[in-house]
Amino acid sequence: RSRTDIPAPSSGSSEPKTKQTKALVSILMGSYSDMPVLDAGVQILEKLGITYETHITSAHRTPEWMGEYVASAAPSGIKVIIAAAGGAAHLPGMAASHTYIPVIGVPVKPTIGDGTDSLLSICNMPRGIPVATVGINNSTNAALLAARILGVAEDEIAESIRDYAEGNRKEVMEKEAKMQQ
Ligand code: RP5
Repeated sequence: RSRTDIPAPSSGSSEPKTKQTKALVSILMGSYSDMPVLDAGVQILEKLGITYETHITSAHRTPEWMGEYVASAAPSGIKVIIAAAGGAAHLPGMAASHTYIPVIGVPVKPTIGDGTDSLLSICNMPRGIPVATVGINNSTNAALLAARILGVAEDEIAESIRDYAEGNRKEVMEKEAKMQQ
């Protein structure tokens, strides 16, 4: 699945917020069974108008394809990789060993166990090959972290992140106001 052609959300007008059409973020998963966990992150990227593509690149079942794809990601314009995997969750770490762009790992809760195995597999990387690791099943934060990385150099993305945070702030304050009524 590729979503490089998604329209950016408008900010009250019909003008897209960004003219970017090539994918900036690549979302990788060890198995299609990880996709439901990644949907929340996909929604964040769409909300922020960040272009992305999604791929199944198993570190175990398709190691050659995984390495080949990840090595080609940066030359094709990808700036950040989000990689999700569960159980013996080697994908984020193996992906990070095939590229120099930032890799954010999303530990997926397997059908057996609470996901701690995935979390530790992803965050306990050997020195020299970093993987930024978010909480178990937390693809929302993976997408927001990817956005923050991109936002350092892209003012429009930084602005979208501020709008998103302001929306969250308003939502909480509205709930607080209701609670105090
Ligand atoms: C990992 O094994 C995947 O990331 C997935 O979370 C887990 C189970 O995969 P399936 O057996 O559901 O394909 O590689």
